[in-house]
Amino acid sequence: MIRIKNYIGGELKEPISGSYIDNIEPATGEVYSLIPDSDKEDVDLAVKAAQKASISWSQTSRDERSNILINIANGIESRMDAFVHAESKDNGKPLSLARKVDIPRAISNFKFFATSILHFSSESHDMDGYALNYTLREPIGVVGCISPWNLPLYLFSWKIAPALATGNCVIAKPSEVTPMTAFMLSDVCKDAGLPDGVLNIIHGLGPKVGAAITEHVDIKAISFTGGTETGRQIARTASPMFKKISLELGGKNPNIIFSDCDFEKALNTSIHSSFANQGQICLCGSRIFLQRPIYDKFKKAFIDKTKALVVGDPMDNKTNLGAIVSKPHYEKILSYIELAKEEGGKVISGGEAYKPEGRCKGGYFIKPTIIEGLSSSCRLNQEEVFGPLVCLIPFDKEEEVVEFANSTEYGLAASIWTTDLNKAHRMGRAIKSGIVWINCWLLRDLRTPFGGMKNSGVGREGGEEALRFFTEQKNVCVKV
Ligand code: TXE
Repeated sequence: MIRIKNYIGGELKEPISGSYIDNIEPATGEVYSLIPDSDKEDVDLAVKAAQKASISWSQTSRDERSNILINIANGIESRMDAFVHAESKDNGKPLSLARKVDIPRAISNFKFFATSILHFSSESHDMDGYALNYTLREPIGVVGCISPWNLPLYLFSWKIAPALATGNCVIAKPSEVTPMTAFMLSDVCKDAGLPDGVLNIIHGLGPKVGAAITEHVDIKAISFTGGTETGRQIARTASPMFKKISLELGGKNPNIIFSDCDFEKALNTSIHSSFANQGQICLCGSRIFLQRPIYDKFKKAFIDKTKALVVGDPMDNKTNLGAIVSKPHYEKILSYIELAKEEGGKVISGGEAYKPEGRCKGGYFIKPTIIEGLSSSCRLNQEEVFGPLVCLIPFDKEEEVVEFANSTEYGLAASIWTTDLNKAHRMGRAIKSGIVWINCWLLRDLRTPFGGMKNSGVGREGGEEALRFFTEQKNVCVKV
């Protein structure tokens, strides 16, 4: 059985405690590897290694850092099949999704920040010839990156790449639910010529390793993606220590479909935005608002397409929905289906677990589920479920759907479907979320600001936002 190891100071190390946690393949429910049950001592060791490495890494040229990040991207690319298989096995996502989205995007993250650092400029402010201000952007030093299980290497690299590109040393913690591809990245980094101690990867539980990273006095910034409650805990610890924090949290995203939409495009994309990655993407649209005149037509077509989706072994190329990431998460989703019924909702498709034959008979599968008959204010339509579960809600007027859409504590993303250009722009302004997609979903330009309003987060990632987050500004004022 594979024993995952921590990556500290350029070496693969056992956890100091010697303890390991089981790593379960969600498609089978069986233990297939062991994860270090690290704690504060491992984090302390990693911070020492990072501080040592920081002295020279912070002074390397942008070219040098860029080249190493490109080497990392190429290193992942050359091991594409191994990464794709590992991501699918660890997370339960279809192999085809890992091949099309997760691993290519992790490669793009490294390439994107390897090149954007070369073009990152600082400002100058001329005081009418009397003085000149220029702003330096310096690395922070040692920073912490904590990532979740839904898009494991994709989100891990989304944080690490800008942190390294800007000259920081990193203490990174992947989710204990999906540690494998982060472990594989350790080898890639060694081969890519990343100096020892620049990136340190510590595996283990959130309340132990995540908390130790958040509390560490020498880690000066925390970039986190995960649940809103965890984000709140991190903010509670890190804010009084005056750390920089970037929090990308949950969502309860509206997918708003007007009668004047391009019906086929709205329908087909809604299948993806509802059920891609088993609905476990923070950007998935779990509340589908349908304008009354198309409600019945859309509902029928949506049910037909949903029923045609294949749930099963993630390794099978025909599979559209693989396994839910873990038993606790599977049980949480099933409990929300029960809640929907208790609240008076009607299950119009799915609504139950699925037990495949053969290899995956012990896995955690749930049929893609559609509910209707619930108000926008009930718990199912207010709380983040993070699974293959959507609710259809009719609406009449534009103002009404804006109110429904904005009624949750979240504000991460929204999709709007209409062919009326003016309405599209009005909606783009009216919706309170960090991202609004018009006639599309998950179309990402890595230069754009990414993140949420309200309880969906603090700060933005992506493009220059990430490069700014991972640097300290210093203004130098020169009297002429
Ligand atoms: O996430 P956690 P969980 C949502 C989704 C899901 C819920 C909980 O609704 O049902 O969050 O998921 C680390 N200090 N999202 O419990 O716990 C943890 O080890 C520091 C949305 O899996 O937030 C992991 O590395 N770190 C989401 C990371 O935080 C801590 C993606 C995320 O785990 C910690 C995933 C602590 N006290 C879940 N406790 C999105 N927005 O993409 C845990 N961690």
